[in-house]
Amino acid sequence: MNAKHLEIVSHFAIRGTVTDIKPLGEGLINDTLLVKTAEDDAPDYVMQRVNRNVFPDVEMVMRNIHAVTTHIRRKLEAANETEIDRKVLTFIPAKENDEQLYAIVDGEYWRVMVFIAGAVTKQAVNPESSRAAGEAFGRFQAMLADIPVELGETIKDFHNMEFRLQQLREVVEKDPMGRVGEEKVQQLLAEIEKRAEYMCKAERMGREGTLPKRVCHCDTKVNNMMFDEQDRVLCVIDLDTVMPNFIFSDYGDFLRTGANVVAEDCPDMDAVKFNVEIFKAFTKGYLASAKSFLTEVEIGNLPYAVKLFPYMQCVRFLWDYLNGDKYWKCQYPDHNFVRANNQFHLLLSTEAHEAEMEDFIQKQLKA
Ligand code: GN1
Ligand code: MG
Repeated sequence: MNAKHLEIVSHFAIRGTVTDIKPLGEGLINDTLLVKTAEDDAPDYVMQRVNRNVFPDVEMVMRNIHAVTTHIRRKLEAANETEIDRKVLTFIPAKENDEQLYAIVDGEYWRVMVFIAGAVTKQAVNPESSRAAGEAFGRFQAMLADIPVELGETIKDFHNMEFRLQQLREVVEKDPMGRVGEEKVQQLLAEIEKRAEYMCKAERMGREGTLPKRVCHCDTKVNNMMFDEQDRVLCVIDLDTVMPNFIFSDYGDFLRTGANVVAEDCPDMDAVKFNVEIFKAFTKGYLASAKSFLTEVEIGNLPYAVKLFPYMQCVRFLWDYLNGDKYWKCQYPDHNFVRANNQFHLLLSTEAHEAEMEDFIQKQLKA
């Protein structure tokens, strides 16, 4: 166990005696550690260093998280739910200030939350757990619909497609790594530009006032959800990006990961496929809990959302590749290009299923 980590955890008002601290999970952005404690009646904890290049305003992130977790906790209490501590994250205040859910140690921002015992995250889902996930994300949005505070935008323009394209075009212009000339990059850029105007339609509808923003999770990857031993969804984790957005974010980003039959960095492009059964199950669950507040425009554009997120992630990974791999951790030199290309192939597969998706959603609405 690292002495530095032990010192960091000592800044938080945790219970129990720390016996071990070791790496946890596979997040690409924040550094995450598991803090084990000796006593049976003390929980274990998750300790995270917040990546300030990604989240410049940690204060705002933690204010949002505090508002969201307390609001959800109240809703669960009002609904007489059992095991509430497993259904919403509990953050531990700093010893020096019990209203502050983070501590600054050597200029780095850290936070600690209770580890939910017996819960697991998944890298892949089957139709049954997808349906449950869809219902859970719909419920998450529904529970937060009446949150009494206005949440901050923790990453400005995070899922703004116009902005992501502009970022890509800027790095293409500057070409800091000399990678723009690669033929594979040129091919992908051409495919991206072909679809650029269409993919920005959410931003246009937002400006015209036909598409609302609601409180969304904005990082609904499959592995950002905890399941219990019976495969039931317990809660949604990784709350840094909870902010107002188009609902497409949560719906589309889950399917981007959950319905891809391979991982987002699988280098075998022929293996990348969109699994329609996962789409159907997730959509069914999502509509069951979200139909009551979604508008016709939102529902009508769900197939667009399915395509938007692989596209956006392709643009973002390619941007990072051209910019020198500063955002996502890479295991090999063109890891980010492989990720971008994988997402493009996923997009192709979603495009091939468009009519089927539209048909399915219409049937759901009539059911
Ligand atoms: C990041 O933090 P993590 O690994 O759950 C990213 C998402 C991307 C994802 C791609 C704040 O998510 O937007 O979809 O990587 N989060 C941020 O793997 O940029
Ligand atoms: Mg995560």
